[in-house]
Amino acid sequence: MKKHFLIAVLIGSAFPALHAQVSLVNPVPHQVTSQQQLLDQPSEWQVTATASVPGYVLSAVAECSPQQVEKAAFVLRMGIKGDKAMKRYGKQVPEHAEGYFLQVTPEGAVVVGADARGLYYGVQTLQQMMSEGRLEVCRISDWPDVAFRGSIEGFYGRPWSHEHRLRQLDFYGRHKMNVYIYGPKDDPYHRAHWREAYPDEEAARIKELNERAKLRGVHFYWAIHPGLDIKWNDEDRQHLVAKLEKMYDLGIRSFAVFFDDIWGEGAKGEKQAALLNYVDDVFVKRHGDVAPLLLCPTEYNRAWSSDDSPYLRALGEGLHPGIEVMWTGNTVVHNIYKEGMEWINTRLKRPAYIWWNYPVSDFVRDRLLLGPTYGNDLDIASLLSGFVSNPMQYAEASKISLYSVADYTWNMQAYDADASWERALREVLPSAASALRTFATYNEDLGPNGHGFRRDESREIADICTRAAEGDADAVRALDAQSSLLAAAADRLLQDKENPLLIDEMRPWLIQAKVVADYGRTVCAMHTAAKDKWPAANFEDLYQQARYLKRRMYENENDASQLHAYQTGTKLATLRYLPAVDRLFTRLVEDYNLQHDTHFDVVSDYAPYHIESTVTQLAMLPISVNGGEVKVTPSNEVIKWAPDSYFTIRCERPTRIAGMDFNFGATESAKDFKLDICLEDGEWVDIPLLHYSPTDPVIHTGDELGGKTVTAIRLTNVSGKELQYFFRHFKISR
Ligand code: LOG
Repeated sequence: MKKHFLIAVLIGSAFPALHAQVSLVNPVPHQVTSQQQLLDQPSEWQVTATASVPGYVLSAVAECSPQQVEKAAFVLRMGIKGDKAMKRYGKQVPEHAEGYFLQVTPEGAVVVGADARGLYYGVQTLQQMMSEGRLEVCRISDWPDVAFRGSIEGFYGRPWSHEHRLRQLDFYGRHKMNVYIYGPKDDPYHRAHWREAYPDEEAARIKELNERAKLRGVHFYWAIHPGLDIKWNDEDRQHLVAKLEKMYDLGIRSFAVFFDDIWGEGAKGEKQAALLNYVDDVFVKRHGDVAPLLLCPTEYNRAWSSDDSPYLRALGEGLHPGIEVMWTGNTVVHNIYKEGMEWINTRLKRPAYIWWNYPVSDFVRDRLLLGPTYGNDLDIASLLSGFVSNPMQYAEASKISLYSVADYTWNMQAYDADASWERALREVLPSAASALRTFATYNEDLGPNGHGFRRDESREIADICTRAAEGDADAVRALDAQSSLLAAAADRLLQDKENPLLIDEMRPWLIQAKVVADYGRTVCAMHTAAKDKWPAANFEDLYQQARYLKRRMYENENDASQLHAYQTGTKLATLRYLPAVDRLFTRLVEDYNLQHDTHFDVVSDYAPYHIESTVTQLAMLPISVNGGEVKVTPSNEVIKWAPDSYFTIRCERPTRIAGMDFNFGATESAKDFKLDICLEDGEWVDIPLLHYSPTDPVIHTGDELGGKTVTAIRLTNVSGKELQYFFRHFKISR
């Protein structure tokens, strides 16, 4: 038969890139041999599959663009290692679970999986290679470095919607991630009301998710979080098993039990281990078709543990072998390092299952995290049993990072964070990838936060920012051009129709980006107005405009539709761009005041309150002023107050206080603390702390504080022992 529909093109100057089509594949495959020959993608193919090829792989093939016909010149042959018909490829199939061998010739393609999922992944590779309408003659031998790879929906805040979750599962299948752990903190049936069964409608949705996960080769883990109020008795044990049985009946076969962010009774290591072992015996082993249990411990990071932690010993020695244990690294939010892996693995007596707290933003809710995914060691594949990323409550925006997590966990040695990020942007928004890229470069850093986890930002304009802040005319011109680019990118994205879900998630930041860029341009124009002989605009008008734009930024931050209980606001460009523009503003206004004997305010931003604390978890918390309220950012985790530790807020100017209230998540907690205020003359005065009622955890200052002018407020643990409390809110009213 004539193969006239196949046009073989030698890669020459027209296609300078090696592996032109293979380079479209994510994760980056392990071994590729290319003939450096490109074919047009066949419009139809004849598909033959051995009997062992499962239905979900056949569905994946049906989703590829070539039409399946009975007889076609291009033949796709599929099978699994061990199938008779695939015998001649046996040696080429990698000896790794989920690996595959793929060969493309002008006549057809062969995909052989080491197992069913491997075959599914081979089909994904083939499909991605064809996404530009071409195919590359090549051989690929490929496998995952990490056995369990994916995401954990494990954040505080609004859980993902059903539609988002379905889209995520499709995305995981495409990028060879095989795990989705369902554990949103604010699903009541996961945590607060863990004993109760899901209402029918929600149960049906979970069932549908699990079905979709199976179609995409994803293990759907359903997680339960019983630690807030579990009693270590048989009744609660039965509650737990009964709930798991209900989930089993929905089709779920992978389960996790979480004990993070709790203290007290639920936090006991031996009890947790005994419970997990019990569930392992009466549920996992009895059913026989349930995956090994996964535990998220209470000491889930090194900073909260110790070299000889009795808690970790209880888990390491007590848990049945095979039960997996999660770990977030050296602190709650941290890159994962080899030394830290070795430390925890010795204690757990098994390789830890990494719960990576990035790009989760539930502790910096005023941020979008769209930058490159970097920083984890590249030689730790053999030291971990799984690696899952905890993403943002913004599911689509999280795909930028998840794409790279897929890449990293599949082929660590080849992982290139920047290259992976560039490809991720094109995957998430192909038609406006460059606008998304521009916008993303201003949405990378987390800003100051309680976990001390930071990211680089606006790296490419670092030099421009430094020099523009010093008033260098060329740099100011460049900064002006960059500002225009940011504004244009925001406009482009705001009217994008390709991925409306993504744009909706980013909208508040896109709107804010316009104002940020406008502010930048205005300050650059002030520079021109100050220097030019015949400026286009008057310096003082521009000055007013800059201040007005700053107010707009503030108003966007406090827009009622964006207020949430935690970090209010919509911040971007705070690491390099805005500080540079602010510094330039100050410099220009100072010069102007000197030359014209005017008194314009030279400070565009003002931080009137500062925290000092011997409790490290509190020392780094941001503090913000909204109208009459000074608020300390709440924390998700349990705060450990050593005896006599204190928490002080210093006011830059004496401030008249109307009152204070705060909530540490426990009734009768007021008696453990002493509140002192520092008056203008330096004298410290003790203020009694009260609860509104014996059942109300909120603590307030009654009438004692109202009307006093203070320079500092200090809260001290006077209980004589270590305290463990939440930090739900902390507010001073002025
Ligand atoms: C929580 C997690 C939260 C994350 C970031 C774990 C194991 N638990 O501090 O639900 O999304 O940190 O805030 C956590 O990380 N607590």
